[in-house]
Amino acid sequence: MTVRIGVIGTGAIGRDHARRIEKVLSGGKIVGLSDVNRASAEAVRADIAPDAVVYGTGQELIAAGDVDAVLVTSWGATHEEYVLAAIAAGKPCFCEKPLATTAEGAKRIVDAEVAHGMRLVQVGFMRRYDEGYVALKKVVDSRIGAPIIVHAAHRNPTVPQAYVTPMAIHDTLIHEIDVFRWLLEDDYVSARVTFPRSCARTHAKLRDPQIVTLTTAKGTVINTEIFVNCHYGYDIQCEVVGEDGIARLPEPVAVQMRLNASLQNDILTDWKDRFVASYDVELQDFLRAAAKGTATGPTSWDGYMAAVTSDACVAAQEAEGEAVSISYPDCPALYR
Ligand code: NAI
Ligand code: NAD
Ligand code: ISE
Repeated sequence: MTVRIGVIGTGAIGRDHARRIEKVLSGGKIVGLSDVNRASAEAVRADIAPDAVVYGTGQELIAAGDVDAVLVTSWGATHEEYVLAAIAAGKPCFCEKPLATTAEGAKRIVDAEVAHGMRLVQVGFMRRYDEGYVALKKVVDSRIGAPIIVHAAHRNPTVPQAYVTPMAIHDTLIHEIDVFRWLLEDDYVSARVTFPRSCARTHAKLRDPQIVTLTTAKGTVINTEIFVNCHYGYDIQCEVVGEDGIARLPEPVAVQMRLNASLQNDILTDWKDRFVASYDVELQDFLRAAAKGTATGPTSWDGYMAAVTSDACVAAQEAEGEAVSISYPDCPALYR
């Protein structure tokens, strides 16, 4: 069965996901596009999905009879209303992170899905599909003993001027927040944020870099450096220190060169390239489940957990240096 997909938000990632559904993956076809900037949706139709209809609003797209499933790839603040509309229409929905920009918003989505009675939502936490993280999890689960410390870094070469201090959490750290819950099979109990001096390339409304310390219920301490003006490349690092040994996230494959009297390899500069294979696998998973009218992979509950943790981390930014405690409600049966 070919799943007929509508894409809401055809910016950087919406365009890229549309491309992979049309040109790389199997079992899906783009039949609808919508963007507040209509010209952007029309450009994606012209370049990638010539048969798609461009809708004036995301709500019209969701309601369209020939749209079987929906991709929400618009700005974060718009996700909640579209995901709720997709659930109300009974249509499987892939939503880019964040599921919602507030914990209350994510909870409304969880409540709607629970009331619907079966899973319809997959959240775009693609690192769970990354070959490197999957291999790291295998080693953490079986070889290095119980985890004690995680050292991590999330570095972007640069960010737009509109990116401000809390976005380091909601937009960037959110990937670590999700992937470490999954990697360690643990929940967070507190967050603390430390700010070194800001780098020269940042601006008045962005303190960069930042160091976020999350402590888990089992007592593991996770230190993540977020540095979004690091200039040199897009670099994701993770090292897990266990009772018996240390495990490191593999580097992306790169050709080693002996050149100009140095031993060197290139470093990627764009998230699209760093996680290209993971985006392919997560969306193929979505198409497979959507063909059966449901969803698998990262859940609305995972999106909600990430939102609760993000809110605590933003509070920890404001409390600079002080620990902020984190607590979660019980997980509904649908997600256990
Ligand atoms: P973008 O700014 O390039 O694209 C967003 C698009 O959404 C724009 O075309 C905008 O016009 C459209 N849009 C905004 N409000 C809308 C609305 N109400 N209805 C329809 N369209 C609307 O942003 P980008 O980088 O593509 O990010 C989109 C989402 O994807 C964000 O939630 C972001 O967090 C997520 N993302 C996830 C990544 C990942 O690694 N999983 C990587 C990059 C982005
Ligand atoms: P973008 O700004 O390039 O694109 C966003 C698009 O949404 C724009 O085209 C905008 O016009 C459109 N839009 C905004 N409001 C809309 C609305 N109400 N209805 C329809 N369209 C609307 O941003 P992006 O980089 O593509 O990011 C989009 C989403 O993807 C964000 O949530 C972001 O966090 C997420 N993202 C995830 C990853 C990842 O690694 N998983 C990477 C990049 C972006
Ligand atoms: C972007 O939205 C992403 O999701 C990328 O994976 C992340 O590295 C970047 O910091 C975000 O802005």
